[in-house]
Amino acid sequence: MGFFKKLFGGLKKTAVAVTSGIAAIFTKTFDDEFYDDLETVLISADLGVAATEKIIADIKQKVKAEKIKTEEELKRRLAESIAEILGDEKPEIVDPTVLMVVGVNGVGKTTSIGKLANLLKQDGKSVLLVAGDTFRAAATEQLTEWSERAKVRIVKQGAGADPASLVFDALTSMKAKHEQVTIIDTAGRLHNKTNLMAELQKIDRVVDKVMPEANYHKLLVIDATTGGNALSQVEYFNEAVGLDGIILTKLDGTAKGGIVVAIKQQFNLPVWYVGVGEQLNDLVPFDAVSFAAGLVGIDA
Ligand SMILES: Nc1nc2c(ncn2[C@@H]2O[C@H](COP(=O)(O)OP(=O)(O)O)[C@@H](O)[C@H]2O)c(=O)[nH]1
Ligand SMILES: [Mg+2]
Repeated sequence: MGFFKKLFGGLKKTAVAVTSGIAAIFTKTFDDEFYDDLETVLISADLGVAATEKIIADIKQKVKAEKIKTEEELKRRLAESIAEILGDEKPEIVDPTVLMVVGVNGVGKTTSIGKLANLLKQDGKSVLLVAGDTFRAAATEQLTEWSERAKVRIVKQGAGADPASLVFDALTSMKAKHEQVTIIDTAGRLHNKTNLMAELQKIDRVVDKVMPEANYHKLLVIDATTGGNALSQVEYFNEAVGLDGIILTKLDGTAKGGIVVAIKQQFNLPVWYVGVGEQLNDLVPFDAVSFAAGLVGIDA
C-alpha cells in the first residue's frame, strides 16, 4: 500500500468526523451561524483555536472573492488553508544523521523508532539504534525486537546504564563503521521530570561533542489520542532540548488528528512522520497536502 493510502487510512476517523460535521452544517448562505458551526467542527477535530480562526478568516475571504457555492468547493478551500498552515517542509535525512527521539511514556517512541528504522533501511540507509531508555529493562528488549524486525544494528546495555555514555559508544562505533543514520531511543519517565530533562540534555551534549558534523534532529513523539494535552508536552520538551519536528502516532485511533495543525500554528514545528498502526510498515512520511485533503475527505 502506498504512503498516501496509508495516511488516508490513518486519517479515517478524523475525516469521518470532519466531513459528517461539514455535511450537517452546510448551507449555501454562509452566514454567521454557518461560520460558528464550522468553527465547532474544526475545534472538535483538535485544530486549535488559533488555527481555526485563521482558517475561518481565509474561508470568509474566499467565499466572497470566489463565490464558493458547493460543499465540494468549500472542502477544497478548507484543505488549501489547512495545507498552508502545515507548510511543505519535508524530513530530510542527509548522511550522517543522528535522531534523538523524545516524549512521555507510552506515546509510541520505541515503536516509531522500529518502524522508522525499517523505512530508512528500505531507502537503502544503514541504520543504528541506541537503546537509550535504560530506565526499564523491558524497553531495551522491546527495541531489540524492533531492530530484529527491521534488520538493523542496535547498541544496548543493561538496565540502569548511563544513556549518555551509551550514546557516546554508539556514535563512536557509527563513525568507525560509516553508518548513515543513528536513532536514539530515550526514557519517557524517570524519578522526576527534572531528572529526565537533565538526562536528555546530557545526551544532547554528547551528540554535539562526538558528532558535530552530524545532521542532528530532535523529534518529539506525540500520541494523537491525547488531545490538547499534547500541546503542553510540545512546550515542555521544546524548552528542554529544542525540537526540530514531530512524529504523530496513533492517528488510526482518533478523530482528533487535527492536533498537528494546532502544533504547527502554535510552535511552528513540522510533522515528519505519522504512525497509523502497530505494524512494521505503519509509519508514513508526512505530506501536508495529502493530510489536509484527507482531513476534509477529498482526494489529494
Ligand atoms: N494504533 C497504534 N498504536 C501505536 C502506534 N504507535 C505506537 N502504538 C502502540 O502504543 C503503545 C506504546 O508504544 P511504545 O513504543 O512502547 O511507547 P513508548 O513508551 O513511547 O516507547 C504500544 O502498544 C504500541 O503498539 C500507532 O501509530 N498506532
Ligand atoms: Mg519506549
